[in-house]
Amino acid sequence: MSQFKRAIVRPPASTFAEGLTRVNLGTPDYNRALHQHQQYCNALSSFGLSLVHLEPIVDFPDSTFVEDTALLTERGAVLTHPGAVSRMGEVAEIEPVLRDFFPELRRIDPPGTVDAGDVCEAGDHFFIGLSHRTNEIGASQLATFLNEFGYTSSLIDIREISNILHLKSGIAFLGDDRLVAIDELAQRPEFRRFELIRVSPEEEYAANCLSVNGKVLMAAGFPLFEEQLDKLGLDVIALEMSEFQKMDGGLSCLSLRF
Ligand code: CIR
Repeated sequence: MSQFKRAIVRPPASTFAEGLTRVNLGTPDYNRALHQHQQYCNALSSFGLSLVHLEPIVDFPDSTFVEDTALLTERGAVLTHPGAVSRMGEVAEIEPVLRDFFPELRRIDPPGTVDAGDVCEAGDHFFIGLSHRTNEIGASQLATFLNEFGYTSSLIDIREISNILHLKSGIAFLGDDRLVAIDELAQRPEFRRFELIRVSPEEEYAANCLSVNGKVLMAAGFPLFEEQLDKLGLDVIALEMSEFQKMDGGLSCLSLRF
């Protein structure tokens, strides 16, 4: 599992509540979202990452979910072309920031679409979720770039799983061949080689956890899942994520780590 030095973050804008969501959990409280975002940043800083803080963008209510705009790997970076029309402009906002760190950026081109929340790194292999945001053309462009970087990849079709937005809403790679997965994904033959940590149906939101420099960040309020991680001896930090959950976003979406 790579060690990260930096993370790019963007706080929610005042228009945050106008973003896309499929869940019915009510309107997010903006000040609480800002506070939760600050706690998230504090956690990443405490793991030794230097943070690149970007300005909020009122024109893009979902722009705090920076992860979807690019895939960053140790061997190269790819700008995505998000599947939601209202989010496509976020890529031009992130591009100049990434140029400072990745002089050669590849790019997903329309009609290809990719949200990087659909891309799960598992060592030298990447799982690419085919979703209502990431289409076959985009996935195939991404697979070609990953291949050029010297990685392998495979597709996981999640279009029939209605309760998750992105592949990483349902799985997380924790290193050491450990994969967190919701029930619908745990059964997939592609994941047979992993030691699976299953997330119970009532705690599905917890599946989007994040392994960073030897720690695991998870959403607070999911005791069964937290107990499983504790039993494995993992160093777990639970963060309040309620306001981001209302907007269908999780822990991984809030940063671009590299
Ligand atoms: C959206 O629907 O695009 C945002 N409201 C949530 C994006 C979450 N991103 C992610 O899971 N990587």
